[in-house]
Amino acid sequence: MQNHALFHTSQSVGAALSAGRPVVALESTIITHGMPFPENLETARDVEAIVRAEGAEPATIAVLDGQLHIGLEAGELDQLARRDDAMKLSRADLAFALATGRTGSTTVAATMIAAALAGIGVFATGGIGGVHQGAADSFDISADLEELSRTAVIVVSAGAKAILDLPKTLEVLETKGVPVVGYGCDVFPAFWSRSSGLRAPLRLDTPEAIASFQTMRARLGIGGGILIGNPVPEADEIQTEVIEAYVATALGEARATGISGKAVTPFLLGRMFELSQGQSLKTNIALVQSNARLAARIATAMAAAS
Ligand code: PSU
Ligand code: MN
Repeated sequence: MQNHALFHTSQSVGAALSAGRPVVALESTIITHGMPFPENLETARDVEAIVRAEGAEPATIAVLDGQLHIGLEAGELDQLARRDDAMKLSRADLAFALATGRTGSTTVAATMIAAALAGIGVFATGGIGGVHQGAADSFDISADLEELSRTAVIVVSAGAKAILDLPKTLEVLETKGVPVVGYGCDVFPAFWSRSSGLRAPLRLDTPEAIASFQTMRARLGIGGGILIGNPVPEADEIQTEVIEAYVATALGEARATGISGKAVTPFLLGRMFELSQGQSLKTNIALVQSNARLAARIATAMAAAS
């Protein structure tokens, strides 16, 4: 392990970065707050293996005892997946965890900050956070959206979770100047389903085209990231009507119990898992794997072009 002032890289990530080989950042909130044990650990390992099989190096990002890790060793990943006291870190509290010696997982926003710091330009997640339903009253808008407008990392997602207000999420992204790209499709994907019924503002069909787009943005001095919407594979999708019924129930319960802040997304994902009798988790796993594969191909295209 290398000792940098601000972060530690795992041995393999450190080697890949210094050799200019393709690296893909992976978040860890999905491990600690998005999936139950042991599926969270199995998925995290599978996703790393998929990135490697594509010829890129996976860098799972997390804060362990106050240290920012870019790439986890196998034992570290195992321990993180078993913990139930990890903080869920975003832009507001990433530095807090480092300064106070805490352990926490990184959301899309915090993972983007850490990836950019380490010189990693591509990141795979499941679905980003967005504008929550009822946001007009709750003001609950994920810090992921602001981060996409600030930090130059390509985020490969299956869209935004259908528990969110997707039209408002797309509006905020447009307002903030974040390009939203349908990968091989004209629609914005809805996480568990391939289509939200909303148009994706932009469309690209190859990893090389995505790499060229980000290169051009950089040349123009336009900061910030790109959101790629990669629809879940057809065989794993859950139909919109089925999902909508579960979402309505889960949202009703969240409102009735007064869940707020950081707890909202983990609560809703947990209830979706129970209401769908595990089907939502199977789909979540499949889409993360598919996003990791695409992210590795984009990272490879970026490395070849530089
Ligand atoms: N996608 C998943 N599972 C998750 C998340 C995304 O498949 O658990 C996490 C991401 O880390 C994302 C976070 O950044 O949910 C959004 O949380 P919030 O809505 O509180 O910003
Ligand atoms: Mn929130």
